[in-house]
Amino acid sequence: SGVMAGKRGALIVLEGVDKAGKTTQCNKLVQALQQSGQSVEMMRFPDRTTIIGQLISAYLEKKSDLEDHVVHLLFSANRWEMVPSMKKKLEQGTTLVVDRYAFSGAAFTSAKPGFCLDWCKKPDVGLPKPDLVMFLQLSPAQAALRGQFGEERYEIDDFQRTVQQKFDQLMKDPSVNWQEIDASQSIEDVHREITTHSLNTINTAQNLPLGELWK
Ligand code: ADP
Ligand code: 2DT
Repeated sequence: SGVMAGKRGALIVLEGVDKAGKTTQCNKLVQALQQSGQSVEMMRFPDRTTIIGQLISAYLEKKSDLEDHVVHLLFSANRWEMVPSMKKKLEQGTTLVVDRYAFSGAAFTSAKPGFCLDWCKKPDVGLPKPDLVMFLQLSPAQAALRGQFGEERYEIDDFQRTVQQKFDQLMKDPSVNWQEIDASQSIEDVHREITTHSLNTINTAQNLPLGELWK
């Protein structure tokens, strides 16, 4: 980016346990930002459309088995393969709204026996650092009111509780700009809170360089 470069877009991530409302809120946020005249695109991880993403998708659908370290590294590779296009879009002034990122990667794998958070974070060190990570906070009891779990791998109560504990640990890291959101509110109330945080972040991020995650 040269001296004449315009303002960069913001990297905004939504995280949370299953059924917290991430996908609902990402869609509504993108719509609202578009309507306010922002250049914005939505992304989600895993991105199941790539070759790596198809391997991950088959694993999640239990159509294939993969060794736990291998699938962890595939989730990370699935983010790294998108980094060139993410950086390009951000530099061009497009804000990215992302449904799950490296925090899900570290929380889910470290919830498995024999994995520590520190090892799980390593492959994602240096990824584009989100300007804002909103964690949609919802208790397992409240999540259960939003319907049954599906058939995919990881959609098990006990496992999700451990994942929540791992997210709690990740949220203690002050080098990441975390915002906890009470996801038990109505869809519209959650949306208003998320939009306010996002607009503030878009304004501040445009004058700051993009950071490197966990580095
Ligand atoms: P996630 O992407 O975090 O798994 P979703 O956005 O798919 O969550 O939402 C899970 C379910 O809960 C959907 O049926 C959705 O309509 C519903 N839902 C989302 N947000 C709320 C909310 N604030 N209150 C009640 N139900 C919600
Ligand atoms: P959804 O497509 O419904 O969000 O489910 N996961 C996700 C990991 O284990 N590691 C990761 O790096 C990421 C991004 C969370 C995807 C499932 O995959 C898990 C739920």
